[in-house]
Amino acid sequence: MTRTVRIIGAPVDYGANRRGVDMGPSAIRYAGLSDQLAAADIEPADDGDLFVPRAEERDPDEGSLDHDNAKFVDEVRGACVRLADRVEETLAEDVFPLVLGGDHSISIGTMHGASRDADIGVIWFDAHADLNTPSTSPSGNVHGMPLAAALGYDEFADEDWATAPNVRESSVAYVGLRSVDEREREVIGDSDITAFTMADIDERGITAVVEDALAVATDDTDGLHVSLDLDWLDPSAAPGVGTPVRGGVTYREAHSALETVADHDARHGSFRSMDVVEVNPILDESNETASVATEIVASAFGKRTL
Ligand code: EXY
Ligand code: MN
Ligand code: MN
Ligand code: MN
Repeated sequence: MTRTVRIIGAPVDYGANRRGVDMGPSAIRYAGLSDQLAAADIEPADDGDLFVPRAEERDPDEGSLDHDNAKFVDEVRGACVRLADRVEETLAEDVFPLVLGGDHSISIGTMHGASRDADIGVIWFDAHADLNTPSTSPSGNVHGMPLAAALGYDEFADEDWATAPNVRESSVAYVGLRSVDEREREVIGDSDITAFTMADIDERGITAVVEDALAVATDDTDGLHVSLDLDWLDPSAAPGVGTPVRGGVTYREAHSALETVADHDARHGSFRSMDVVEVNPILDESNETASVATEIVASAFGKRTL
């Protein structure tokens, strides 16, 4: 089935502590995203970038949440509300939204928009759990909070823009965790979230782990959202990220994982939205990380050698 994909750029760096990730959408396009999608038999329509005000004009501490430990939260909210509307409109047209970050805070908007009309399952490919809230975050950076926001934890419970309308803990699966804060570990343990760490991948292999994650995220849901944080990969394969963590998946494992998503989609029609985040061209080596991102996305849409 030929699929129509809409590329939506979200040049947001308000959620991260490093400038430069706002250039991610340009870097990913420049690295050849359209050609890679064409190789997967997809003709993309590029929506351009969402409007995001420049960080230089903003004060990080001027926020309206109950808690002040969420830097630039009003700016993140503004971008996420615009993004959520665009994702919702895109899905309503039967088009697949492919969102280019930007830091991981933008996933709050993607998941909100994607779950307005559907129960969605989520696979979170990331080194980090992104399950902090303003009251637990060690950094105050909202890119460490998007899953907590979508699930309506703590201060996010009263924030309609943040809490995703239809995402349940039991439909969320992590793949590749290796940097989890103490409080996040407790929250995961008390929750119905499924978490596969790098140790699970070492023991069982990437394909078996992703198949299990797919089973979790597609059980009794209307569709699958894939959130791909480039720091999921080992820094040797993806150096251009703001929060690198040693011991991540290899280039080959990353492809294999997303090919497994594509195979599942070919059988079940599950794959419905995706975001690709945390590419930071300033920290990158010759746009390598953006380039890897485009190749992995092509694998997710079914690109094969033969
Ligand atoms: N857990 C740390 C924090 O909340 O500050 C680090 C989060 C990094 C988040 C990156 C994007 O995935
Ligand atoms: Mn992340
Ligand atoms: Mn991460
Ligand atoms: Mn629970």
